Amino acid sequence: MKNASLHSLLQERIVLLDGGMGTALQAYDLTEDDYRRGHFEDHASSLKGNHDLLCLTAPAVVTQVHLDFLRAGADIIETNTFSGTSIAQADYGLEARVRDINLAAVKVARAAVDQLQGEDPTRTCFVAGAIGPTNRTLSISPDVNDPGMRAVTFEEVRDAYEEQIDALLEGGVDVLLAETVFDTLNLKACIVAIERCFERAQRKVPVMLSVTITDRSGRTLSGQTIGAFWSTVRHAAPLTVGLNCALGAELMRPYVAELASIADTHVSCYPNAGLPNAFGEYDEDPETTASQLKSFATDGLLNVVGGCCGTTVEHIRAIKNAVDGLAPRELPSHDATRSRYAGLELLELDPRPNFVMIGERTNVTGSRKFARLIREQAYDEALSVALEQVRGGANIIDINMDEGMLESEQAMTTFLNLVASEPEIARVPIMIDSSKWSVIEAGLKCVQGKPIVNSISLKEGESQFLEQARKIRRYGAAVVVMAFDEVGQAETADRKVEICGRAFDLLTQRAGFDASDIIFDPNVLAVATGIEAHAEFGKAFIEATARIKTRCPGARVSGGISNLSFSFRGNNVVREAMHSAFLYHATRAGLDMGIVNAGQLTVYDDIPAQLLELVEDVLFNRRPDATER
Ligand code: THG
Repeated sequence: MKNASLHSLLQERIVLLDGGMGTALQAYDLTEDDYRRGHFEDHASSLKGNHDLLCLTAPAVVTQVHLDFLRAGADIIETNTFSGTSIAQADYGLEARVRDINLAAVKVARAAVDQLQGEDPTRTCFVAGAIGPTNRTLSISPDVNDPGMRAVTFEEVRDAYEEQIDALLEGGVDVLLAETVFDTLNLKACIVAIERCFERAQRKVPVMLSVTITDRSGRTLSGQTIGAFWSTVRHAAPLTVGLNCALGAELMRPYVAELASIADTHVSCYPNAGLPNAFGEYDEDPETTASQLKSFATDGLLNVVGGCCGTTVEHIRAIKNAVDGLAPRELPSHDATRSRYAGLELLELDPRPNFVMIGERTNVTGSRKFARLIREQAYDEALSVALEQVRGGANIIDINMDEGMLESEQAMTTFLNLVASEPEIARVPIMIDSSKWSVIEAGLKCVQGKPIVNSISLKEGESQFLEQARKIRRYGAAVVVMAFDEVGQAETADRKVEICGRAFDLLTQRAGFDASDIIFDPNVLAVATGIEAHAEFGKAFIEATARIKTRCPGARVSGGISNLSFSFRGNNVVREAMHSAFLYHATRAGLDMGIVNAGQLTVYDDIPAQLLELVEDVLFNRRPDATER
């Protein structure tokens, strides 16, 4: 019932969050003993400053802080659990106490809400289980000399979150709030954890997400823009998304405005009390913070507002008065005709195809050079192959490590971690290319943006297809589906359309996919192989492309363009002309993207007329001697 009412409260007015917990606790001048009392008396190391412990050792203090914020007008209070994961508690040697800490924190917060509602029965207040970012980052190496290194794995972060979230749910929080996100990959691990915990608990609560911007570049610590961030986490279907902590309200404004313009959910903002002063303290006065947030609200940017570091009860009271009576932001509708993928930056596709280039060279099966570099672990040079693709115009890069001699999962992980450390490459979305599910999943655990999985198919039947699709969805990735089913690879246009149509229905109706996150690959197969049946392959692909776009509205079509010309290996002039001519016709039929050698495509109009005629004879199977000629 409570969930329904938080949702309805959000329709009615701007909802108020509480203020800074740490700052409020500091005002009590607590001693080392206060952090230990009754629970950690004999603990070997100092515990002062480990605020989350106070829910166990000094619950009355934490309850009082909650009550003060509630009385000042907060509708939602956050549990005192910002560092309540085993990863954060490991700094104090208290990993084993995570469950106790979180259960105690919910109890304390709930008691405060109960007391407030007893004092004023007209109010309904909510307990948000606060989930911090941990003190480790999945996208950045802790060692500048070893950019591929990570201090922690995706599974470790996910499992640590699960332990905390299990306890928060068991304790009975009304909503979960993952906040101060500085690395979207950590948040993706958290989102996977949340969904797994919901499944275990057989209970769901609304989810609130809040990212932080670390400097005036407007990017997260791990380098993502706000637009890329939102596209990367939208699959979590959060009740709210917003910004907290960061630079103080004034400097956050453009990013809140950007998020407010794109997010089709409620937007929150709870800033610090200004920029830190010379002592690292936040001392902006309540009226200043409140008046800035009031202007956000007046401009229709806010659904939820509150304060972070340095904001006191007075700040919350001032913010409440400032936004009182102001209308909550209206939610924009989601434009489902656009497809969105993300690296550090967002790649957004118009409904009408505008050919997107996917760089093919970072593929051990598609490039002898890249294969050698990976085999020899010459990762610097391997990275330069990726960089060349991006500089050559690739909007996405396809990465494939499928080679018998390689430890493919490891190679994928290492290479993607290194890519993450090169902003000029990591700017673009990644296409994780493998025929092995374990390699795909290894890749999904390394990419902080919204990648594309390449590929899944109905080859092994519906149940495996759906299982993989649902997992991909949980990681928030888009997916390439090959036109392949239990019977085999689709060669004719009819078969391609039939298989893609079936896959489309399964993905949208049974795996929760948005059409815009689906990319069909109707198989670009080699023509001019000398086998008569293959002569129709080019035409079949183009015809199927147009029909799939009609049959599966919103979905995209892609293909591995260089496959087409395998028969002309060694003759790059002919190959490039074939690719360009094929793309010219296929994009007119609706092809949205293709895996190509970025930087090596001829412009259609520049193909010499005679060569063009010969090449198109082959592509369209216009005469029996086309290949010879
Ligand atoms: N669909 C999807 N994914 C794919 C393909 C597809 N991934 C792999 C492949 N097909 C697309 N990638 C390539 C990469 C390189 C080449 C062809 C397709 C290629 N390479 C040169 C060759 O074989 O002659 C290698 C030259 C060299 O060694 O430098 O042509 O269809 N979804």
